[in-house]
Amino acid sequence: MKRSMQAAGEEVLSLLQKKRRTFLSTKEISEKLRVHPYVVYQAIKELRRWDFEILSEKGKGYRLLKIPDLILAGEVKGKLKTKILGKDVLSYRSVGSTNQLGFRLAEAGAKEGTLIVADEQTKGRGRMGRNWYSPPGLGLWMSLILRPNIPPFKAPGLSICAGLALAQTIRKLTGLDAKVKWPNDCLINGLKVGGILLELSAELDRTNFVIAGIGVNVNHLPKDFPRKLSARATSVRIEWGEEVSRVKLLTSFLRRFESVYLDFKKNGLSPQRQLIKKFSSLLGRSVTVKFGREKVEGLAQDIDDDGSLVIRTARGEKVVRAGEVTVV
Ligand code: BT5
Repeated sequence: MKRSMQAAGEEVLSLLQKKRRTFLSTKEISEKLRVHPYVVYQAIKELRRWDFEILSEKGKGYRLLKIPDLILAGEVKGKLKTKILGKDVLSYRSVGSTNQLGFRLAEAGAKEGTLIVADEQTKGRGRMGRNWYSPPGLGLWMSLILRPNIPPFKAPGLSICAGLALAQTIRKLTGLDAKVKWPNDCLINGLKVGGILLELSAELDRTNFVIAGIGVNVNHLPKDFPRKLSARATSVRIEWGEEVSRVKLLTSFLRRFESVYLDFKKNGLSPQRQLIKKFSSLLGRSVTVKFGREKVEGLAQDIDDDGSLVIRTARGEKVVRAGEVTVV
């Protein structure tokens, strides 16, 4: 795993960004930041490792030539308008899974709202051991550490809240008709543009923490998906026709999700139900839900206060807490 960028790297970058037309010498930078020149040297080395193009000329110093398309902690923080989500941001070029890393950080005591975001995941995960395809430069692969004081059985409602916030964010930015597919997908035109993976550390009656993993295909073109996904997956760019700023999508999502999350913590899922139902891709349709060896067929009728799907079957109502849904 590559490290998250160090604070000195972020500070040197911010100085170089402000003076892109001129050179800045090591002395100037070290004096401004009140750090030893060696720290500046190390920071430049680190920025180059992150693919920043930095010109150095003897006697003149450094000049920033090109910024890579990364999701940088400093940039995210600068643009965020939230109270808790993303107050701490850890940004990585490449990790196995942001959820796995988030879990370890949460166990070590990381604060509620800590955001872990990566340009690429090499072992991105979906539910039940499935893979999540997370190539570099194209998507948002992120996890939030949440510490809601709720019983574990209420946690799935959070997955729907995240899906709702994502659909609303995409709608607002693009005008596209993004939908929430119970329990954890976000769809555009019936194709999967995002997925949510909620992982819990909990006791019977108490949730220690939740890792909310959110994956969004942002700037993929059709050729960027592997063959086996191309019939079911899409990206915001494919549907909208234009490239989208990942940082903009990220900060807008965090803002929207924060308001839903704070409300959820206080009042549960019920205040969100109207919107969830409005944007649901399933309600009113005939579905088959599989969970484990069980299979339920019927009409998707409602999403209840615990976030479960209510299905009207030939033998009455059935409440399903989790599963795979196919529209028939
Ligand atoms: C999900 O699982 O949809 C949850 C995905 C969560 C991903 C985020 S990224 C940040 C965080 N860190 C992680 O390691 N994970 C989270 P599920 O419903 O099980 O869907 C997985 C299935 O979707 C796979 O079996 C594929 O068929 C399909 N799939 C894989 N990658 C995809 C992609 N990029 N876009 C659309 N579909 C994909």
